[in-house]
Amino acid sequence: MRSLKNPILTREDVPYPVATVHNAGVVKYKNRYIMLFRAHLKNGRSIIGRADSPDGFTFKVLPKPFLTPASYGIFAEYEAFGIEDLRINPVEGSYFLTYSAYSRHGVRIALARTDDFQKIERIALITQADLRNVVIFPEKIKGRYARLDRPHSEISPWSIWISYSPDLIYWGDSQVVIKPLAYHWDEMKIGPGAPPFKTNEGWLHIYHGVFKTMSGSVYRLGAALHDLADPARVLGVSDQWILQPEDTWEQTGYVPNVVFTCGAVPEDDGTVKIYWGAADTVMCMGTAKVRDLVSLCLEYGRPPM
Ligand code: BMA
Repeated sequence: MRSLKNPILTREDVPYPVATVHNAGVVKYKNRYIMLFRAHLKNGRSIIGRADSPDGFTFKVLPKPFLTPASYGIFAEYEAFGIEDLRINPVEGSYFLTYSAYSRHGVRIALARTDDFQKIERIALITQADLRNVVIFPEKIKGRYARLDRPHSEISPWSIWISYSPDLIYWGDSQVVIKPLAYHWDEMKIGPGAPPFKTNEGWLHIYHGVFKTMSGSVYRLGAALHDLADPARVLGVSDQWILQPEDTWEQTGYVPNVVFTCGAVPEDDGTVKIYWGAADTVMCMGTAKVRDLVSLCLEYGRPPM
């Protein structure tokens, strides 16, 4: 169910000049919701801002940006064109930030860590070029960290892959786990969305899928369920999308017909707050019952591959 307060955050709410507010990672931290949103500057490059909320609906933007491209060293080289689509991955009591780093060398994913949302430590660039949408599972599985990501490919529709790591820095043992389905709402390309969270039935993962039309691409959201003990095993992928652009601010804006998620917050009452960027211009949110999303995956599924 969409919030009646949508859009919940726009550029008008930002106390420094930005053109958009979208594709935010969100987490509950010490009874507050922290949103780290992407904002285009007026040169077309992106930075990350921070907004806080007591209830998950009403956010107040902090006076200064949270993260801007690094100014020296290896990160400066790879973040020169901007930083985008940050996910906040809660792992073992810390928050690991994964974001797209753009430069003349292409796009890759940077990993940073914060424990308090004040001090941020950049750790490593954890992919080579042409790979995006990295989300990390919240705990080690069979002794290893696990992540979902989405490499680019010329010969296959862009698909969701899993990889493993002993230390969050070095990743491998990769395999594809979900592919776009031909003549389906996600047929053109898919990518991980919000960091997966645990349910009794499996890891619930909200992803994005794209369909190409005669007047451009439509970005929608779908749900997938991964086995708790072996997340490479996909228990179900919902045949139906769970969200599509319908409100005016989802259908028109910087990039029309886009809903794109980087964050979802599971609550103790069995609901999940899902946050999405609308038309790459504003932030929106809505609430779903976790049970409903799980049953869409298990009872109304389509083949993962
Ligand atoms: C994707 C990413 C997202 C963006 C989406 C729609 O490829 O660049 O950041 O929201 O396109 O423009």
